[in-house]
Amino acid sequence: MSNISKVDIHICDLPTIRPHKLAMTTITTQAIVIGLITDSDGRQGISEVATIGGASYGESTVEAIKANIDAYITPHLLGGNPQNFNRIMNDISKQVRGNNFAKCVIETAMIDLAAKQLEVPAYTLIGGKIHDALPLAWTLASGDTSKDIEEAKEMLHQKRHNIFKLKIGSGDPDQNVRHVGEIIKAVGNKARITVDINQAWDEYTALKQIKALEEMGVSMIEQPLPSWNYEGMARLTERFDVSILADEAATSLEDTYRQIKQRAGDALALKPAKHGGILQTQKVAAIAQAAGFGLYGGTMIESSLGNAIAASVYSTIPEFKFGTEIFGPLLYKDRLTVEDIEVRDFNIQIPDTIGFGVTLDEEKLAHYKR
Ligand code: MUC
Ligand code: MG
Repeated sequence: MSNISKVDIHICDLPTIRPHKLAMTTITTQAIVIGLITDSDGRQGISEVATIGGASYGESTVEAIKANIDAYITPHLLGGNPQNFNRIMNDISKQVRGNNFAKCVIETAMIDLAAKQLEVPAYTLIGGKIHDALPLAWTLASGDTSKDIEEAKEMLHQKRHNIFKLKIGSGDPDQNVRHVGEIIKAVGNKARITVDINQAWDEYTALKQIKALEEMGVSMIEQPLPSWNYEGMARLTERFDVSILADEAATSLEDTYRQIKQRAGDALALKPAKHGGILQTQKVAAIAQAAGFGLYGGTMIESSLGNAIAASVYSTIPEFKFGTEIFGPLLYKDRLTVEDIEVRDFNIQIPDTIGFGVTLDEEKLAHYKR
């Protein structure tokens, strides 16, 4: 039996290829947490979670994730068998409240390690894969309409993406909706357009702007209202035909259950970090499926390591009505893994190699870690 002998948590800052403008922050570097779990034979499970804009997007910061793993989670791991990841995560859930991002780092590193011990792809330990490839959206968020149009045309030309999400939570709503109209005019006959408001509107603004977006042919409206406003989201869902998707509001399994029960949306974005790991993500997907909610394979804009983890879990989910947006590695200037993602015919390809199919580049980790 090769049990866990060491847990190392590193914080890295990775630069992006261009500024990425959201409602609450503009990303130029992403702060990510890398988890390394080593067994007594020296094998290593690797994992990542990404965070956006310090504490401005969500309450999990890289500093808090590392501090809480080191102090409160690592003691539950040492000496344990990584193949018992389900039991270990259940034990941790009784001792550590919340901390979903921290739990995700730990669970996914254990699954990678267990898969390496057994010499199988990680998806075989979580039900097995259904999809070999998944549709891959791209976010246009340069902050400039003509640059976004140029970028979209190039993505279509390369057959990289034909689903585009526009970030429209920052600035004047009327102007932002006109920006969406111009993008639809330029590429709307060849691509599906969605928008993400990242909680920035009040209900009055949402009523006015969603009507206009619906008339333009936008196919999904992501988190228009603050995450706490379930009742407002339910009223919008009732009123409009266009899908209203919950992202920041659909976090833990229990919060997502409440959100679904109140029909505070008709779709939701999965993200392993916000749900607290892969096993919880699959449970969220199951309750969403039972309620007839559409699913979106979301991202916190992970680099190639965290992205491979999301690709693996999403490959086990029956249906993504809105495709996925696991494009993170394409927004980074560099990567910490030897392997890059593979995109063909608008689809991300799911790797079939051992673990999550990515190997850590130790020199790059040494270069980028704080
Ligand atoms: C979010 O809220 O969806 C995902 C894609 C993107 O561009 O930003 C993230 C966060
Ligand atoms: Mg979102």
